[in-house]
Order: sequence, then structure tokens, then C-alpha cells
Amino acid sequence: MANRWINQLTDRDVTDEAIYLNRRQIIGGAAAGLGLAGLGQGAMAQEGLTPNDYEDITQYNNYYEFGTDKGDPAKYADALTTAPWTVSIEGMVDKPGDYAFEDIMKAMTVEERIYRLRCVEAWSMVVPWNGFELADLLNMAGVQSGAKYVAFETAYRPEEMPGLRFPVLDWPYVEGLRLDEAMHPLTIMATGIYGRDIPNQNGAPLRLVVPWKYGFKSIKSVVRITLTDKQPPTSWNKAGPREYGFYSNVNPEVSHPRWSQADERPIGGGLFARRQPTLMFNGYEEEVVGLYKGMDLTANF
Ligand SMILES: Nc1nc2c(c(=O)[nH]1)N[C@H]1C(S)=C(S)[C@@H](COP(=O)(O)O)O[C@H]1N2
Ligand SMILES: [Mo]
Repeated sequence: MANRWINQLTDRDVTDEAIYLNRRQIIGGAAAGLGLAGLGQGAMAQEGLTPNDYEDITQYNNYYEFGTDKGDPAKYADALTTAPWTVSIEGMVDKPGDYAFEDIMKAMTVEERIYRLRCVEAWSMVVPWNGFELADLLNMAGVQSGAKYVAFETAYRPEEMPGLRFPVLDWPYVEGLRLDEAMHPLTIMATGIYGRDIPNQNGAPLRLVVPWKYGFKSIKSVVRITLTDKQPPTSWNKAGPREYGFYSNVNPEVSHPRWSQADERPIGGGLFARRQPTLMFNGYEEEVVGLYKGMDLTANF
């Protein structure tokens, strides 16, 4: 489906990373064919996003199940068994059950989305994801009318995840979105980066990406998705409710209690890279501001 977020594509040629295109991650036909002629007004804001190098994206990670150092996930996440993989879709859906990852991929349209990623720790990257819209997956399961929220859960594998020995968070890692946020066309399940299958350290075989929210909302290696009528608990909110809210929309005007969120350090620019201003909703304000009409964004941080 061609939509206005087609502008997330740039003309950067992924082959300049000397990476072959994985068949499963090939950009959807409609997206690839539309080209610049299809760009509308909102498209302009997204032009010129230069993705980080594959190296940066896959060596500097947060995936605490494998350790809390930025290099730990790249070091230890190879141990994660990602095939076979099933996603259990539960709760207020017409067709609950265990969906095999392979079957999901057969049913979904994978396209490239070049998104900013803004960590709550005030660093950022630009990632060329391959993925499909979460809405398509939820519609496949059939969302029932009373559902208001979507809860997500990461795999819990003590034998494969050395970080689970440390009570940094209340494992398994859990996250949640309001249903309208989950159904928003910017919200994707990512299955690839630079046309390759997503590496384990980035959340293989599929992880959520919500580009207008702080990175911790984008939960990795998802094994369970539950449609519910109650706001689900979320890992960082449980760990520090004063510091991490349910919404966690990127907002340069609302400081974290311990640091400013007004600017950010782009990863990959070298040691002396200049900090850059953080954008409202991480640069996706035009697309998502309507979701929060009438809401106090300071109270609902
Ligand atoms: N299961 C799980 N998901 C997670 C995390 C985590 O520790 N565990 N870290 C989050 C944080 S804080 C960020 S910034 C992003 C980082 O994604 P990346 O490593 O692909 O850049 O993943 C998020 N998803
Ligand atoms: Mo983060």
C-alpha cells in the first residue's frame, strides 16, 4: 500500500554498504516504484536523513537481557535462538493463537523505513529498517471493538540471555501502546536493517519500532502481543515511575528528572560530533500530534 510515509525512503543506495538484499527484506513493490514524484508536503521534513553505518547500528545497542554495556548485545546476543519463532497474539482478538514467524512474513508486506531513533539517554541514530506495519499484523488477528491498548513481551530465556541474572528490570521486558498509537502507519515491526535480516542484538527476529517515542518503547524480540482494555504495565515505568511514563513521546521541552532532553548526541559522528537539537515527537510531529490532542504532555510524559 502506497501511503504518505513513503517519504521515509531516500535515494541512498543500500549496496554502498556492500550488503546484498535479502529476499525476505526486499522493499515492497509499491514503495520502490513510487519515487520522488509521490512526495507530498510532509515528505520534505524527512528528506536528507542519512542512515548511520551498519557498524554503528549493530555494535552500539541497548538490549539489557544481554548486559548493560553498549557492546554487550553484539557480544552475547548470538546465543539467542531465533528459529523457530512464534508470536502469540492474545486477548481481545478474533483469531488468537501462536503465529509462526515464517507465516507472518508470508502475509505481510515488508518495506524500508528510514527512521530517527532517539534514546531517552539522549543519543540518537538514523536506522534504515525493513519491516511491516503493526496495523497489518493486528488486523490479521482481528482486533475486537473493546480493545484499547496493546501489550508486548520480549522472550525470556535465562539460558540464552546472560543479563537476566541481574535484576536491572523486572523480566521479561514488557511494553505497551494505546491502540491508536499501535495502529498508526508509522508504527512498524522491524525484521531487517539495510536489507539484511535484523541482527539478534537489534531484536531478531522481529521488534517494535515507534519512531516518535523514546527508544525503550521499541521492544525487541517480541513473543507475545496482547490486546486489552487496560493500560498495560511497562518495564521502565515499573522500574522508575517518576522518570519513565507510559507515553514516553520524544519531547525536548520535558526534561528527564536527571537530565535535559533538549538535545542529543548523534552516534557515529566521532568523538567531537556536535550535539543536535531534539525535535518534537522526534521529527514526526506533523504525523502524530493529532493522537495527543487536548492532552497535557508534561503530565502524560
Ligand atoms: N527487550 C528489550 N527491548 C529493548 C531494550 C531492552 O533492553 N530489552 N532496550 C530499548 C532501548 S533503551 C533502546 S534505545 C532500543 C535500542 O535499539 P537498538 O539497539 O536496535 O538501537 O531498544 C529498546 N528495546
Ligand atoms: Mo534507550
